Amino acid sequence: MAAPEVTHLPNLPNDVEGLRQSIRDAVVRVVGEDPRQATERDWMEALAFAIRERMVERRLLTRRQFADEDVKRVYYLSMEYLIGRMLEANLRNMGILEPARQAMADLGVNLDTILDLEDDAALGNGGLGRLAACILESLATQGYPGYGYGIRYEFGMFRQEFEPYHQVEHPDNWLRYGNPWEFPRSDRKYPIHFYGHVVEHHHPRGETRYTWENGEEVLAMAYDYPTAGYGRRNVNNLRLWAAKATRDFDLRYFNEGDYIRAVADKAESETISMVLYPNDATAIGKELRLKQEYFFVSASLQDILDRHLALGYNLDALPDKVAIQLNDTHPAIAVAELMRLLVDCHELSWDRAWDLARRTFAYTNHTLMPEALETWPVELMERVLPRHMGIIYQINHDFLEQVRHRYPGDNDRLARLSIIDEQNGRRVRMAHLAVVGSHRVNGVAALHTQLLQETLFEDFYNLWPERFVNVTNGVTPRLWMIQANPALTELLGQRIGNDWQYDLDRLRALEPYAHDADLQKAFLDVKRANKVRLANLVRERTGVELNPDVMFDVQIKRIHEYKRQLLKLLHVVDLYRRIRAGEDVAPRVVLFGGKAAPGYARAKGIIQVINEVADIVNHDPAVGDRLKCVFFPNYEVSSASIIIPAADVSEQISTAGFEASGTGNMKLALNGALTIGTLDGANIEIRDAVGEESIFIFGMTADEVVEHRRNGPNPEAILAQQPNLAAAVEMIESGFFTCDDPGTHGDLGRYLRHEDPFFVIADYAAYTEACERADTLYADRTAWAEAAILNVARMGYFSIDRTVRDYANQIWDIIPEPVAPSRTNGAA
Ligand code: NTF
Repeated sequence: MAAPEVTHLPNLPNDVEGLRQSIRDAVVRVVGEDPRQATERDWMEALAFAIRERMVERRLLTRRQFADEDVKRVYYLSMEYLIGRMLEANLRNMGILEPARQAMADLGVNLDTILDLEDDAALGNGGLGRLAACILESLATQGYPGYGYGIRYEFGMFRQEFEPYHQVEHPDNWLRYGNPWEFPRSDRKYPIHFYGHVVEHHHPRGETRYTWENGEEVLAMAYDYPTAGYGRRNVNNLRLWAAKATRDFDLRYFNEGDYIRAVADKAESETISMVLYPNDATAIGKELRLKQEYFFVSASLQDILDRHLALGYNLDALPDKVAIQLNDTHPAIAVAELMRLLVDCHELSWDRAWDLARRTFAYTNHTLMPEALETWPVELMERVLPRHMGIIYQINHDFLEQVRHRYPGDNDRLARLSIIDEQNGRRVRMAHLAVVGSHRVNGVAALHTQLLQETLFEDFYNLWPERFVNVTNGVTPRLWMIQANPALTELLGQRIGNDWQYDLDRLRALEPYAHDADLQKAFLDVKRANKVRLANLVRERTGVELNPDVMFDVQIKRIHEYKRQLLKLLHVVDLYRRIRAGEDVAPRVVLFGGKAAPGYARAKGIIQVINEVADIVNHDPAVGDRLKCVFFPNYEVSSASIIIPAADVSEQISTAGFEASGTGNMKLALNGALTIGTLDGANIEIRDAVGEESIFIFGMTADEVVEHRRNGPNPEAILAQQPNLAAAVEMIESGFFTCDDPGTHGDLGRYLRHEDPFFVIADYAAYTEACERADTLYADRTAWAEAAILNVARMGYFSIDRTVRDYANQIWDIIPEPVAPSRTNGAA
């Protein structure tokens, strides 16, 4: 037993005075600056340090309690965490936002100015990465023992600029000033191997053993980011791995006297964690990507097993004490890596190891899009991870034996189910590996899960129906309401109290007041103030002036053909032409935001044409306030939290059957925007929740899309029937918006007329009709306010807390473990 001084945790005060002292001290002791000369950035760092020492204290309390209580833990393995800024979120979740604001004011510093200095932590592309960040926040908020594992990319999602119309990517050097939120753990390092070869050791009695030899080695070093729960003392941990060269690795060349080569090789081996691949919903067949995936998976599994054993559990208890969630297939190599660790390193028998692995893993699928499904050439896998390739063959062999037994003679089925795709030059299907190696597979919205069962995983579903479950996505109300929309939060507090912050279903208490004229007025006032806030930001970033009294119609998401930014753009062009022709159309501001993958030419073309159209429309004196079109540059989490509360209308117009869930749809609806949407992803569940009167549904259903494709779509024929649409397409392809080079968009015209793979043309009439329904309702301020209030009141289901409880109950089998104030550390 250690002496009391050794086990004591500091227990820092959280009142204004205590905070002020910590911050002032940190300027000197941590930042190393004279408080008289400290800059705003110095104060920001000092504040961050004052918070982080309080966070780590609770983190340690949490960890002690989890160990004492013998809890089961869940580990979330994700290549992406789209966190955004941490300062305000940490202050709020630690319950010290207001004391800190006061403490800073006492020190002569404005907190809001400081908050704006922070770069986003953009370690993700879009929905998948943001979902991971929401899940971690909710795990802590609800007191679940849940940990994130990922990669500490030195460069996150690129910064987007327009020069002047097309997207240019700039590196996101988010760590350039250091990062006060991370705890580098030089004691937590694991060796990770690549390449080399496998040696078989035959034992006369017993199984053949394998060793993996003579590969390259790199170290994975842990960086810990404490994650605070809201309204609770629980603080969990996100552990991100950075690649560090091993000393041995350098030595080879040092001994040969090639100093420069040794140093260069060191830098080379550290590129593994250098940069996030900026591709959303597309697999990248690059060797470095495979190395990234394996790097963070191996480090995480070694760490998980280490902790499991250090807590005194044996390996047979793994599925009772550990659940591991695979966020899409990016970490699916974990199935083979855990087998390697259990069989080769811990010398378990194959069968025992397989039973443990399968009961420990679960897999979330986030997309049906074929181009997003990861497959690795066998040849590449064999070279980079030779032992894993052998393990995958063994897993596949055992699996196909089962299938053969169940469906004798059905070779087609075997080929369809096999982990190895033999049709396309022999590739490892990572989704198959994930399904075979997991006890649960989930989709992220009801329709998505249904389509998984009927299409992508049909054969697996027939084999193991009990393995498939749905867990509809959600969003955290802490970021997407309390932080992003303080004015609405305040109004809700006045009307229905604050219980909804912990239990979003309680928003329902608002329903009876939906037709209350006072509430409607207050609600519309809040929306208008949020629109003014956004208009100021848009002016600052783009120079475009927006009128807060017209409808703000918002489409913010990654640029992708299936998300159909082109459908919205055609509507803009159509309206513009009609305004010029003297028609009276309902006024609107159309705001786009989102990035295109750097190699996705069509998406980049869409950004360019939107910017060109916007430039003409916004400068046409004949248009004025009746139509404005803005492409908000560098859309990221921090700008989302300004845009979303200001939206009147939320565009969720993907081709049905393609958007797995969507989560922007939830954030916008929660903030009182009414949705114009297709029956796709979670839009369907949003419609069921808010009711037909608060949503504008249009277009083909997923079934109708399949049917339409089967019938051989004919966009030209549709265009011939719809003069407004035809005129809009002609305007774009004629070069009207590209004075410099009229030829530029001929290609886009051909694309719409002859290919139109996502049925923009086929859905256009229904879409504009839905927009008109929205215009009509918007013109009736009372009716609109009522619908929008009801919309907010009925969004409780889309809280991430419900999502996390669904995972906990249906998949992880874990229970909350709220941290009680300890006797010696009882301060609030
Ligand atoms: C995305 N998938 C889906 O496209 C969204 O519909 C969904 O809301 C989010 O996941 C979160 O579940 C991907 O980003 C990926 F990479 F899987 F394609």
